[in-house]
Amino acid sequence: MSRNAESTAFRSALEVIRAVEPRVADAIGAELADQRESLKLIASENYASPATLLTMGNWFSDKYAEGTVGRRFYAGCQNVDTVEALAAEHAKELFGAAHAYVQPHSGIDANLVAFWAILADRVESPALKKAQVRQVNDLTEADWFALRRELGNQRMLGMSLDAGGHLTHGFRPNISGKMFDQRSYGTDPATGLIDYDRVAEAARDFKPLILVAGYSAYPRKVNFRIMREIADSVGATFMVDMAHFAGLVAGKVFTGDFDPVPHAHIVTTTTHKSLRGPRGGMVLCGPELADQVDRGCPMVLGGPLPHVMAAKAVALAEARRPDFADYAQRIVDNAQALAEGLLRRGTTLVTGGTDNHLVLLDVSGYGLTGRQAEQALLDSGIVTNRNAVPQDRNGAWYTSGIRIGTPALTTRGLGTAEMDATAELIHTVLSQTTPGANADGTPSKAKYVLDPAVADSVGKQATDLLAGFPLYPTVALD
Ligand code: DSN
Repeated sequence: MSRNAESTAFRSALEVIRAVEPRVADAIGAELADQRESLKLIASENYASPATLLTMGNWFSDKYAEGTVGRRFYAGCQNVDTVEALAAEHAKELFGAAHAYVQPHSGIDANLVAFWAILADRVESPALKKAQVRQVNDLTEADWFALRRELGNQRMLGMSLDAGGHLTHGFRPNISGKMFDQRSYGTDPATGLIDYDRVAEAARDFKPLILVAGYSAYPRKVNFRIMREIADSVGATFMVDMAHFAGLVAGKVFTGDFDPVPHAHIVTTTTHKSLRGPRGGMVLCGPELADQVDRGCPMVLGGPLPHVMAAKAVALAEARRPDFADYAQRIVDNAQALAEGLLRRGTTLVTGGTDNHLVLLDVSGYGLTGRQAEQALLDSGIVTNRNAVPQDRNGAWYTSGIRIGTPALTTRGLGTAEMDATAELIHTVLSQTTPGANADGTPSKAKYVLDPAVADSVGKQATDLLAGFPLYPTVALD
């Protein structure tokens, strides 16, 4: 696409917006400038293509389309049907899935759709059958009461938060933790790796209805074949949340035992992380769960977002191109180069390295909490996020870790040489930051001391590093 067409499209859109609320147009322009200037290492972020972004700004946003393709609760959905069917078709082809549901608005929504599809299949359907009725409205008050209790009394086994699991996998602050009786499996304290024998033991002991695999801060591959065997051995439904690494599955970096789709009963994902699409979610499954999954809206979702489903179709079409596989491989090459650069400089990494798109630094070796490190890096133009490490002594708010990831910088075109330079910048900041003290002299977990000249110098080096890799090079707003 020519620089002209994309620049004209975004410039014209801003002109139209500016005529109504100039502060919004200014904020949109400022966001592009900020993203262009910062070294974005947030493992869950990326840069969607101009085509994907432009697909979201149109009249599809005005349409209600509850229901599924060809079976809507509103008239006039023929064009929504076209884009939803296209998105599902691309998803099925890309991931080799029998069924794709592209309506979830986010990862938590996709997980809720999956949980309720499993509960409907494993708990509700047998209860309806037993009562010899077709739907819940036909149950007696007593049977309905008993079913509600049973639905709310099921078990889930997922990865613990400090080992890299996700809040939506049954943790109490999230709705999933209030729905399920949850137990977690952690990682081996010596290696930081999943110990499959321990997972099998926990499954035998706990007998969950659902075994969940997937993570937001585990820097290694997961063997989904073994996890499926564990699920089967206790009669659990095996669910994988591949939100973080969907791009590596799409790009065929994770294949065989490490591709969740052939092994799981149901797979959920976001579409905006390593998959590089619009902000949203998606569910993949076999024919057994397809009907239940398609009931996501209105079961747990509000009306579908047709403009976002259209953008999912565009992004998934992009991910089916051969160059996406090259992109996915470069994400991992870059993460490994970044990890090696940090290790060479003495940084402690959880599990000692990475197999995927993310690296988890244990910054206690620098004498810092995650919060201090995150802020010092931000002062220096490096955007990361703090994250708990296994058995974290600083808890989930201050943490002892920094999570970094390479999908975004890889989209910009940075390669392994720039990853080594990035490791040097990170190490410089962390090694020159010291913990601060509270007003009463006690050690603070949030305050820190970093010479502004160091932050300034690192910030300039980060800008220089990025200068060779312009973000959205086809888009000029002035
Ligand atoms: N917020 C996402 C992440 O950063 O990993 C997951 O919810």
